[in-house]
Amino acid sequence: MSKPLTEPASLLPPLRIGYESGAADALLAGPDVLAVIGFGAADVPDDPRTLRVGLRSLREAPFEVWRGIAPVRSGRHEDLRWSSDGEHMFFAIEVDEAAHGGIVGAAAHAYRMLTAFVGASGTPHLLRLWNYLDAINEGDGDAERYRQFCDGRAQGMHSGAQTRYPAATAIGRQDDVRVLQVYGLAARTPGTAIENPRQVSAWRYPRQYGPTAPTFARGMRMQSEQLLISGTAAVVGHASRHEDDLDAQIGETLTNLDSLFQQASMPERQLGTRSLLKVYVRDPADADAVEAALRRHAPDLAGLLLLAGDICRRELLVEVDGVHHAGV
Ligand code: 3EB
Repeated sequence: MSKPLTEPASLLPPLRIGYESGAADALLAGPDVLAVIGFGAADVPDDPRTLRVGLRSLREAPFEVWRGIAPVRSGRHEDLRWSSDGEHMFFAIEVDEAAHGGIVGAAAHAYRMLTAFVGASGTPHLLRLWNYLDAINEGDGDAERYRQFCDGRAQGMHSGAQTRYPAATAIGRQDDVRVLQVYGLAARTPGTAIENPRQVSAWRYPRQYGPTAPTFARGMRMQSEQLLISGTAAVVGHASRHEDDLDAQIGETLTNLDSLFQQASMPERQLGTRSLLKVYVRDPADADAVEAALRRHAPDLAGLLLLAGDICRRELLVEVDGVHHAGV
């Protein structure tokens, strides 16, 4: 008789992510606070647990706050900063493109640093990454900055199994600051990567989208039953849909989210009181329409952050990411 390889795992208490207003200093005073992320003009004190993302918030600008499940330690390692509660790690790195010969070198550096640091830590499983860079659609064809970013990211990522990628977002800032910003979540306990049956896995995108396919999973289910939702847009198969049609792109994005929830076996399949979303719109003039459509679909959302950002394919007008808690 052999013993089962794994005991039935009991659920971990969840990482608590919320959008909170107030002064960052006061938020940082909490002993369980892992991260306070500000947007646009937000005032963010210098602390290893903070980051100010240069995306303009199109509504009031709350902070994205992560609270851990045990007291938090934090520190710096070269140009990376981090915090950890023993189970979860927040990390952030900002890389000046010029100092690394451009966006390819900056992305390779960021990913070399963060994969080495996370991999050697007590929280070695990379679950989720957010990537923000200026002028993401600048340059034509394979010279486009997003494609160059994908190239550097793949160079810097530890070559592991080709399908064990974290969930991710990659969005363009509109601030003329050539600094790559990457932040993310790693954990002691591995997650389960989720792909979307309506979409070709990003790492299998055909050559037409660039020489180096994007390296991310569509979602990551944490052991605590939270679903980390990657940037999701009107992509079906590998193709963008509904060029120049904002409403149709939103509808397709919501259908993609439904499909992802189903694939992730989320007991509650609806966006709602347990969902927190970030919505990126290329044209700030679309903000009202996008918000109205989302609130119609999910009137009781726990939180919605509306940000001005460029989506990595020029024809896409809107993208959504977020976190959803399965609950009990
Ligand atoms: C897409 O479906 C839209 O390069 O990290 C979404 C999420 C997208 C993450 C990334 C890109 C990324 O391909 C774009």
